[in-house]
Amino acid sequence: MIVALAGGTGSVKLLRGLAAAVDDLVVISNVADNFWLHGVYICPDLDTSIYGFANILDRINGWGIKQDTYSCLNQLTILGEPSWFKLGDKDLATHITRTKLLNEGKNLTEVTEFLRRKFKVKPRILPVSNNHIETRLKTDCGDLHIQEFWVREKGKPNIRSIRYKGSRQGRASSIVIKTLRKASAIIIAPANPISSIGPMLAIKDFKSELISMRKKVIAVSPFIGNKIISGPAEKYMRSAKLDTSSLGVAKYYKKFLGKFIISEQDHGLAEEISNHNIAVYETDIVMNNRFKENSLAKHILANCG
Ligand code: FO1
Repeated sequence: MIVALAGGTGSVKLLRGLAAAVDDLVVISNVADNFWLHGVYICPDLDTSIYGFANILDRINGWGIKQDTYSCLNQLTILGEPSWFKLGDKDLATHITRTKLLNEGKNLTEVTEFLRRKFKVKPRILPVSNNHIETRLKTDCGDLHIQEFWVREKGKPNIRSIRYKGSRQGRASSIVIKTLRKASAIIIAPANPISSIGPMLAIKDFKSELISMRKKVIAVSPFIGNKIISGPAEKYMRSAKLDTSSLGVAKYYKKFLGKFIISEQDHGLAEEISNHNIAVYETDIVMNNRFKENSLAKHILANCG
């Protein structure tokens, strides 16, 4: 069994490649982007994985359902409700169903399993925790949920600090811990280190499991040079006082990272990364088509053993 730790948009390409290459893939997903809006519970990273595997992801945005319509959102706007978060009509059906099941007493793991089956997705998708954890940013414009910062404020305010509210009391779910222990490899997708992987690491029992399994943990860098391949990591990395590069990611992950796949363009960083007792592999990490998603996944799996 292969486990992938994933966020949203930055992870989904590798997840698809891995799903094409292995029979038993389990995704452990970030939950700290989750939030309540219009009375429904929205879980962007869980949904991006589900929609990506189900082949219905809007690949242009990297989130939501392709060719969705926005009648409900337009009507909400007429009623004076906030419209900064673009919820499509079909996507909204997912959030309504999730919220109904949560209100009936199911936990997020059970609800995600229900949705996975409805969307006929083969890989299992596990929220890292059933607890509500949220990434919050102290900024010049106040204390913001990550969705308020990134989507409503367009990532513009200066960040003073980042925290993962609820992570101290939060626990990894028991199925997540069991799955980590059974996995033959744990692959960290090229997700945003601070906003997608960081919240999982802030859960104590999850991080200590990873540390104890260092040999089987392998990450794919989200950086080429100083540029992130997808999403807003640079600003978050800088505010966490990390280099905006594969080296910065390696230092952030070094306690539990056994192997690191970086771009061949970052050859110059390989020696310094390996000084942290991390085995470095250099290859083409850009996944701009299905063929490249599959070949990067195969390359990683070949180096897992
Ligand atoms: N990101 C945006 O930049 N703008 C949006 O309006 C937006 C809507 C949205 C709706 C559903 C969903 O699952 C995700 C959505 N995202 C949107 C993406 C999301 O805010 C983040 O990119 C992820 O949380 C990052 O992992």
